[in-house]
Amino acid sequence: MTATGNILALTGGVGGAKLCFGLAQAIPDPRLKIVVNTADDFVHLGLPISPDIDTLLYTLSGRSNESQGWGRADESWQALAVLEELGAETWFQLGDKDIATHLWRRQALAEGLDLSTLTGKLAGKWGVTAEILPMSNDPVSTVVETVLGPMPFQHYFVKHRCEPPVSGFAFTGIEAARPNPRLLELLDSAPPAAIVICPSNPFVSVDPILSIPGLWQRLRDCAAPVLAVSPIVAGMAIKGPTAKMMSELRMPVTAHAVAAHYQQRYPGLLDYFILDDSDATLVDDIDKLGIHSAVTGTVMTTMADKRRLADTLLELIA
Ligand code: FO1
Repeated sequence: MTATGNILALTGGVGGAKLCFGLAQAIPDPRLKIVVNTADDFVHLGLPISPDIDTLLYTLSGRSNESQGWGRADESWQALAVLEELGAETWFQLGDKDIATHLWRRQALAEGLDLSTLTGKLAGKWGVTAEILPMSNDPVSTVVETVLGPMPFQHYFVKHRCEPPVSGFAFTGIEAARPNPRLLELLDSAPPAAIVICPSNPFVSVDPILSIPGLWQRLRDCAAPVLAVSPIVAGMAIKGPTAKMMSELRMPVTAHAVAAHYQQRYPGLLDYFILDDSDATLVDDIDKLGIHSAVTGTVMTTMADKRRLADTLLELIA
């Protein structure tokens, strides 16, 4: 691991949070800066929901429901049961402990705190040493274009269980969104040793972050190497709808197609693309895109897997 310098990770929820957990074990101090997608955020039952931020907070503080991938461990569901009795919308499941997080966030926003500041406070209360940076304090919302028409992200993801075939994505509010000021301050004052794009969904987790005006160019132009870990392994996504989306978008379902997507949308951003051992034959094709590659085990099933991948990335960076 480099002796100095921040590691800047860009992530969505579940898959990316696993790598961030490994990185947080390897870098147990505030040098780990995690930029989190907020385009999944929405208001439900009057509560401001930030699913990816909460997944990171719960994962890094040991509070997450590992098997579910979202929400808290040892959760109870009494409020949801009463809401059901009352005929409220319960397709988006909020556990009792999780509701407490949302009540706290709503109060903090009402007191005038921005998303970045209140997220820092939550992280501090829960002993998370990595700095968790919402991509922006301004509202951005993913809209999924589907055969049933455009729908807000959580309606597509949870209510419709990612079933309707997709044809594209839009990020409402993106033109006016400014990068988190703390992120810009860090890029100015403490340029990172490396930028890691986590194995999150390219279309609905990473693209919203990199679509904030000027941000990807800013990341490309800083001296740090940019590494992206493939979310596709042997033609499959480990979790979530990435592979399904790729086939509906008529893309080959390969790690190479993910690298090509990044290279086409953000030319020159990626320096390294990290492939799983099972995709070692793709090295030459990634090379032809003008991106170096490294091959390692990228599937993170156990705690040890997460730490091993993090250590491998840090060795590569060093
Ligand atoms: N995902 C589900 O599939 N079903 C749910 O009911 C659900 C509730 C939920 C509540 C709070 C939260 O922070 C996340 C929640 N998620 C749920 C996960 C989340 O909507 C998605 O995993 C992310 O937006 C995709 O990264």
